[in-house]
Amino acid sequence: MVPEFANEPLSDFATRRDGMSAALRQVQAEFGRDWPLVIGGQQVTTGAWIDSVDPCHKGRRVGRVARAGQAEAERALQTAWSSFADWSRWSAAERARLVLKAAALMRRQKHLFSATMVYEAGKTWPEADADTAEAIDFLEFYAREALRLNRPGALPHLPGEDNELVYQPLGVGIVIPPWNFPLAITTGMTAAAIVTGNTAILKPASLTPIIAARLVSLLDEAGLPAGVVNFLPGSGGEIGDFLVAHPRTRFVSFTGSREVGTHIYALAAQVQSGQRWLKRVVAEMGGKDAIIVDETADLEAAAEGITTSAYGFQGQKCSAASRAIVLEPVYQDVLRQVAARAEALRQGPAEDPASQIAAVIDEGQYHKVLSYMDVGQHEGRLVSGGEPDGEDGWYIQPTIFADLPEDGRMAQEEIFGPVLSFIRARDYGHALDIANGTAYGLTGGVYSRDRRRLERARAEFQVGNLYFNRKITGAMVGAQPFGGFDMSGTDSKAGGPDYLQLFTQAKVVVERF
Ligand code: TAP
Repeated sequence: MVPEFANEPLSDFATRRDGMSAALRQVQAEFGRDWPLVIGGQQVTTGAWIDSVDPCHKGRRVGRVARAGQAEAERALQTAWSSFADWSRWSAAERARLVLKAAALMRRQKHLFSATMVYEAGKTWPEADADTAEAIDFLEFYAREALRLNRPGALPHLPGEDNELVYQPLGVGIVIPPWNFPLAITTGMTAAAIVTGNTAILKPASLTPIIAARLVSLLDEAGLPAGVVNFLPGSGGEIGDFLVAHPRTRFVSFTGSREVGTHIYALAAQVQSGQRWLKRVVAEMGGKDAIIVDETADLEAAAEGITTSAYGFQGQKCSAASRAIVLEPVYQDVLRQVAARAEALRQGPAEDPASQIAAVIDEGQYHKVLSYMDVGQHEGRLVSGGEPDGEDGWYIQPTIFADLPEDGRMAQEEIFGPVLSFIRARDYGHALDIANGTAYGLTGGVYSRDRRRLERARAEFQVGNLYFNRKITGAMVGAQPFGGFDMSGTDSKAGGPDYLQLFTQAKVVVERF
C-alpha cells in the first residue's frame, strides 16, 4: 500500500547548512570528472566531449560528458527498442515500485543533486533545493499515477460482456529537457515515459548534462534494467533532429524554447518512409508571463510577488514574471516598490548561501539579455539595473524598464533573464487585453481585492496557470499541474492527473460471455 502523495519539504538553510556545505565540497572534489554516454547499460565514449561550465566562474569546468553523434543515436534507438520488449511487460506495480525506490535514493542524496545544480546551472541554494524537491515529487507522483491508470474497473458494466480498458505504452521516446530545471524537468519527463512502460533516449540540455548523468546513474542504482533509459548528450541540432525525424521514434517529449519546439513539432509531423505511426509530440515551450495589479490590491504584497517572480533564478524560469501590467492610479507606487526590492537583491556566486540571485547560464544568454538593454532604452525608460555585474561570471543586474508600449519587443519577446517590463493600463479591461496580447499563454497573475475582477480574470485571462494574489512561479506537483496555452505549448499539465496518458495508447478489449 503506497501512502498518499505529499510534496517533498524544502530545506531550511537558515537553521541547517552543514549537509549542503558538505555536498558542495563533494561536488567540488569531482570537478573535472568525465561522464560517458550510457547505451544499453554500457558506458560509451566517443572521443568528443561537451564541457559543463560554472556560470558564476567562467573559468571553472564542472566536468565533461561524452558527446554522441548519429552513430550512437542510431545504436541507442535500436537498443531502446530491444529493451522495450521486456520493460513494457513489467506490471504497473513493478515499475512504480522501482520509481519509488529512485525517489527514496534521491531523497537520501538530495543535497548532492542540489549542489551539482549550484555549480552547473548557477542556482542559488534555495532554488537548487526546490528543483531537487520537485524532482522527488515527480517520481513519487508519477509512480502513484501509474498505479491509478492501471486500476481495473474504469468502464461501466454491460450484461453478458466483459469490457476492459488498458493503457499500453507507446514504444521508444526521445526525452529532450531544457537547462533551466535540469533535474526536476528531466526527472519528470523521464519518469513519466518509463513508468508507463516506454523506453527512452534522454538527450540532456548541453549546458547542464552532469546533473542528468547523475540522474541516470541513480536510476541504475534503483535497479532500472539496461536500455530502458539511454543517456545521450549531444548537439540538439545534430542528434536531436536525427532522432526526432527517425522513423522508429514513437514519441518526443520536449520542454524548451518556442523556436526549437515548433521546429520539432513540424519535423515529427512528417511521416518518414517505413514509419508505422503518427509520432506523439508533447512540447512545452516559452512564456511572456504577466502580473496585473489594480488599485484595490495590497501593493506591498504585489511588489513582493512581482520581484520574486521576476528575479528568482535570474528570471530564467518559463513561469517568470516578465511583464508588470499596472493600473494607472497605482503605477508609480508599484514601480517604486518593485525597484527598491530589485535593487536590494544580493547578487553573487550561487555557492554563497547569502546570494539571492546569481549569474545567467552562459555567454550566449548573457549577450542575448544584454542586447535587450538597448531595446528597452529605445522603447521605454530604464528604472534600475541595466548593466553587467562582475567579471568572473555571467552576471547581469536585476533590471526594470518602465513606460513600455504593449506591442513593442520588450512586451512581446521572451528575454529569459533578470529583466522586467512595466506597462501602464488605463483600466482593468485594458490590463487583461495587454496580458492576453502575446502569442504565449503560460502563467499569469492578478493582484486585486475586487472579487468581480478576479472572477473576470478566471474566465478571460488566457494562460495555463493563473494565480491570484501570490507569485506566479513555483507550481507544486500534484496540486498545481503545469503547462501553457498557445505558443507556450501543448498544455500537457505536468504533475497532474492527465499527464501520464500522453505516454500511452488506450486499448479496449470486449469479451462476450
Ligand atoms: P532550447 O534551446 O529550446 O533547448 C531545449 C532542449 O532542446 C535542449 O536539450 C536542446 O539541446 C534541445 N534542442 C535544441 N535544438 C534541437 C533540435 N533541433 N532538435 C532536438 N532537440 C533540440 O531551450 P532552453 O534554452 O534549454 O530552455 C529555455 C526555454 O525553455 C525557455 O523558452 C523556457 O521558457 C522554456 N521552458 C519551458 C517550460 C515549460 S513547462 N513550458 C519549462 C522550462 C523551460 P542543446 O542544449 O544541445 O541545444
